[in-house]
Amino acid sequence: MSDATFTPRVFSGIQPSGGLTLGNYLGAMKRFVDMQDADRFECIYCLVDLHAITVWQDPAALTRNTRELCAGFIAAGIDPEKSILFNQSQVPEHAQLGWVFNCVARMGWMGRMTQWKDKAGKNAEAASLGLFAYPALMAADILAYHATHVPVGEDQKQHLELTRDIAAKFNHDYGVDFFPLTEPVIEGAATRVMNLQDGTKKMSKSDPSDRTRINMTDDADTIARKIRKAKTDPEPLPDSVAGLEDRPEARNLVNIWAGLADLGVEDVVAQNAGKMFGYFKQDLADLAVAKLAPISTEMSRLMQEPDEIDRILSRGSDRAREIAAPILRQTFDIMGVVRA
Ligand code: AQP
Repeated sequence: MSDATFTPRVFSGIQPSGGLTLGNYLGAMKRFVDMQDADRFECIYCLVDLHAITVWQDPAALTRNTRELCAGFIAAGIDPEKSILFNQSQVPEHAQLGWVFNCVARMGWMGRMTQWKDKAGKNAEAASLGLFAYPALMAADILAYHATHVPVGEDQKQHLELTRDIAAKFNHDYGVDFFPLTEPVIEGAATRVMNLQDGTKKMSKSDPSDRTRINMTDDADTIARKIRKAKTDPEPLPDSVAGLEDRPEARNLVNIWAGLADLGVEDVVAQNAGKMFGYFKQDLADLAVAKLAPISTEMSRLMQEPDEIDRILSRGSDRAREIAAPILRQTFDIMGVVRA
């Protein structure tokens, strides 16, 4: 365990690999805003475009998705004056430290990552080397800032454990106490929002079917329709949380309600006990529209000003580099790299 004292600092990122989903919003972005507003941390939020390109991205779509993601951060409540908001590729220290960590991480560690296995599937030979090395770059994203806390959804837990392993191995190999052992922050009712048509799969921005997710750019009618058509079972809502066991689709809709309303799952169950899903889904649709439509409207407005978005990202990357560059220089000094 590291004895060094580190500035309380939050880092987290989202890939511009498609439109932002309700899963990204509830599992990550909404909590980024809470951490920013709590004023306990310096917050750094990153559009991780280098991660996005580990699978093919159409260039025009990458540009649009990056600007749209930036607009999403701001519309959801991230203040780019208070938090640092930027895209990863513009701060070269990420890729440089990522290479160092490629040399620290072991092949066996990477091969055990479930996201690698899921995304590479049966055809791992054809997957990019970048997809395999993804968690080492993610460790670099975090540790280039000596971040102490990383808010993420449940799916990223294993990558954060690996980040700690990489930090610990570097510290051990060089006999230093330089990188913090970062804490994952996985909290709230909606740390794993599931696919609307299959409650056993994660809601994902790259799922080929749009019916499986709510996009943060969906209009009110689309949000309501997707929720009304979400898969459920024929039973009414139970009167206790235990009654949601083995009912993944029901559990998912209850979690979404709890996440949107900032309530505990038990409160949502108590409010809706005995209700049939047809009525529950109507009320949930109203809640989702009330919470999400203002964000989507603001995103559309911001998207009319791409130059302003680019200016915000550029200023964010300057601020990010001010923190990351000295940490990378110290890393190289520890390793004995000659800085000519
Ligand atoms: N369904 C989800 N429920 C809760 N949290 C989620 N996150 C993603 N999906 C859910 C959280 O959002 C943050 C950013 O994720 P990401 O965009 O970097 O990548 P991802 O986890 O791989 O998300 P997607 O939507 O599934 O992207 P694609 O389809 O491109 O792979 C993370 O904190 C993540 O936990």
